[in-house]
Amino acid sequence: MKKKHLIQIIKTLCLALFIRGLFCLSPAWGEVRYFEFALRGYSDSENFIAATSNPATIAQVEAQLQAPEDQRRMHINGNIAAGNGGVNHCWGWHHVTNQWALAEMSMELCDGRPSHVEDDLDYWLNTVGGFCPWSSYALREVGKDSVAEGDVNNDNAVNLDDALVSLQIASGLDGPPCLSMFADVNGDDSIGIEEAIYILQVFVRILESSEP
Ligand SMILES: [Ca+2]
Ligand SMILES: [Ca+2]
Repeated sequence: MKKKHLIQIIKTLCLALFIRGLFCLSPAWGEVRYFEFALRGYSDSENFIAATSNPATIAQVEAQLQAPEDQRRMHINGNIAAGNGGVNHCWGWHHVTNQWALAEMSMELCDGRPSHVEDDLDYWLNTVGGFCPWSSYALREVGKDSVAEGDVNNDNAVNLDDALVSLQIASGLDGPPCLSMFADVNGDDSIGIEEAIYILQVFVRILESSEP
């Protein structure tokens, strides 16, 4: 075979692979979804939330969530960055969206607890750069249709405290140090009367459903 023909074949093959990569291998990344993780053997004060729109990661987490809690053996592993990223409770760090996945094994360097990361942010962010708590497991998906909506003060419950905090913020007083990612229930980028009304409605529904 002449060299010229070989080059042409390779070029055609590369083009075919490139097109296949574009149309077949690119994942159909969709909306960002949020998952809460817990640490086995620790209280929910160590829980944290990570966001992803990576279909492969979402599939991993969904598979874990289908199993009973004590059988969810995969832990999170990925890059972290400063701040709560608007999603991660009140922690001063967060797993970077789409830069994490679930793993069965990770190196010891990035193992620890969320509170360890919080207590030594500089080391974790600038030396380790990632976080892979071995004892973490996928607890639940959090979203607009979950109980989290209206939980303005980030304590995993929707009650009068949240309505009070909303009114506090509406009247110009300081709110809690960090707001829940689902605090803004009407999507106007502020917390106020609308949230208070919504929370009171939710609270009434919860009360009614708990009546005998
Ligand atoms: Ca709350
Ligand atoms: Ca609002």
